[in-house]
Amino acid sequence: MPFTLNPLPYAHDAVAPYVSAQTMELHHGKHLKAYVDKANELSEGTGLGDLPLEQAVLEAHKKGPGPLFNNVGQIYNHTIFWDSMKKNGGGNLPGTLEKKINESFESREGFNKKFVDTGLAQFGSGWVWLVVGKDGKLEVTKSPNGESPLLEGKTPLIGCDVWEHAYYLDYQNRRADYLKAFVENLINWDFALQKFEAADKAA
Ligand code: MN3
Repeated sequence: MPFTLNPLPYAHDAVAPYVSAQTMELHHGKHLKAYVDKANELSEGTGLGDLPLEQAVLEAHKKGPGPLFNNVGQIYNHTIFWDSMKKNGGGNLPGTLEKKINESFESREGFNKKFVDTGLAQFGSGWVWLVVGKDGKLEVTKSPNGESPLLEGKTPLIGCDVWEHAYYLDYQNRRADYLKAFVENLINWDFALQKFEAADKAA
């Protein structure tokens, strides 16, 4: 089986109460598992699952829109999403990132507002991202369904799932409250820094 359902990087209740254990169990064990199973079924014999995940996303996208890309894209997006959160997240930014955030969004509050507003502006299912843009500046972007900034040659540092399955049990229709909890209490800035430094080195 080429694509695999990797375990969550923490316990199911690690990010509660902001995202409950029940949401995490269903989200990882049912939703993501379904994407992995479907991607394996649709990519059988193509070798796609043997590629590094980011490359598999780009190759699936070249084959055109449809279920293969959607499912492979969602495996990648959720991998970023789990790593984008941690217990006692939010909090102080590592120095390098604090400087970049202030340069790009004027302040931490400016970033928080932009992230929440962009997540609210994604009509229907999709994602909100903090990315390194092509000019090296940080940007907040959104994408529908299984798409991601990879398709535009941008590196995601943080990704947040705004499909209803990500928050409905805990927040019902209050997507804004979920996004606020994500930026204030969940973001894993150490992960964002790792991704930023890797992107910086590659540039
Ligand atoms: Mn999801």
